Amino acid sequence: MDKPASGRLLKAPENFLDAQGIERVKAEARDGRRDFIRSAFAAALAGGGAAAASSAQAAANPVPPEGGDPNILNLPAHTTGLGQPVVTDGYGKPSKYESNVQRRPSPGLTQTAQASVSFAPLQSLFGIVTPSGLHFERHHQGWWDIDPSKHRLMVNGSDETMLKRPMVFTLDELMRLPSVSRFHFIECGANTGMEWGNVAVPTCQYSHGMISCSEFTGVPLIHVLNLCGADLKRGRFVLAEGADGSSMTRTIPMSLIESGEVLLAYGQNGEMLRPENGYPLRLVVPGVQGVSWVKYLRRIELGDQPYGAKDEVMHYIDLMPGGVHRQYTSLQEVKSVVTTPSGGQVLLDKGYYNVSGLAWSGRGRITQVDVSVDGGRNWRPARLQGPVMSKCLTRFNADWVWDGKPALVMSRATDETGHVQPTYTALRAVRGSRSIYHNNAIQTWHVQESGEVKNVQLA
Ligand SMILES: Nc1nc2c(c(=O)[nH]1)N[C@H]1C(S)=C(S)[C@@H](COP(=O)(O)O)O[C@H]1N2
Ligand SMILES: [Mo]
Repeated sequence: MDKPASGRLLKAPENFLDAQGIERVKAEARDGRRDFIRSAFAAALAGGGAAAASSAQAAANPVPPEGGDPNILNLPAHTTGLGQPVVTDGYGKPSKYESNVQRRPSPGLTQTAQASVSFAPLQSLFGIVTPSGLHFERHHQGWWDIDPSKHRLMVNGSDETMLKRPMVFTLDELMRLPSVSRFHFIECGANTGMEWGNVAVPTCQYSHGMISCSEFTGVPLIHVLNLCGADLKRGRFVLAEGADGSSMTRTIPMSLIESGEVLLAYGQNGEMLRPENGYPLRLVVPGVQGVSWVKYLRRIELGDQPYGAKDEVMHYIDLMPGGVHRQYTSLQEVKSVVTTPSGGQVLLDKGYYNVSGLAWSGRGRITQVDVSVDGGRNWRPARLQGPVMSKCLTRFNADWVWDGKPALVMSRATDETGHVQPTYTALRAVRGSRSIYHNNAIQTWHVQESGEVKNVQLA
């Protein structure tokens, strides 16, 4: 592994440090110890946990640097010199010190990089918005950078009576229509799918990183259907079709479209969609699994029954106990994950930590998140950070003073419809352990005495 697949190393935040802690942070800053710890951790991930543990101890008991008088001001160049000129090559980039924050494919997960996934680094993100360059990717047949001037959206009926005026739209035409901007999460139905049977991956990037959250801008699909003279009494289903080689087609029920929530989206986080995320046009279907958010959207057909496309009858079905399949299980149920502390991170010292994570539900708003640090024996409510929006990621935070003993950190979300995130035991009792999709079980992170955090499942 080239770089650690984990996030930031944890340490107590500056404003909670005692005198000794302040000395330690000063010493780290003077001799670049923090960088040393970061790179030591990279090596530890590749070769086992021992190095991480000893570097954690080194940080807890720093040796004062030799030579130099810490009382003499040594102003750094960035305080005394002239900075860089304005960025003239146009598009800004993150600091070079953040180059470790990347989306990553899971080695060996897929045979080709075209039909594959790259996971968002949830452990390194703040708030609820996923920077567009870190949005997870899922392609069935590779991504394209399609010329928007050549792209078209066709809207037709399954027969002539279903829709009075079939139309072909250019992107410019769509962008002249009244638009809305809304924050929503998109989660692949297979997110956390590797964990159905047992613990499979080390970090929350790999266990939960097939979710992202953006502000999407576009035209409500219902508006365009009305423009085309759709018969909404008979036309109760829409087929959405992508322009890539995967023949991605999905049925969307009119009940979702009528609410105005389903968007023909061209915008993502204030700019045009990224090519990987469907540029120049994708369907946004809030609360529904990612596969229905058809990218490179080229056609919408209105019909009177579900289409039974290949990605709804052969794939994206759940194998239940007793050999029965669940079909058309599109909704993403209530779910949450603690992103700090999470698998692959190291707590450098006992003391205060802000337990932080993300919660979401395809049914609406999150109303409560409870946090446990003792494997679910005791729970207490976390603080929900506003804004709390429907079918959107919600950030939660909870105070925790780590006593240095092993701990089992968990979060449990509840949504406005009263649905509560299940334990693995409860979920498997109903759904077995052979599904790929819709695993919304409570995640547990095991904080070890060394400070290392591991992915575990409780019986
Ligand atoms: N045209 C097209 N649309 C598609 C796909 C695809 O391969 N082709 N993949 C689907 C799946 S399975 C998911 S999870 C989401 C992923 O969206 P993202 O790559 O923007 O994260 O897009 C969906 N839409
Ligand atoms: Mo997906």
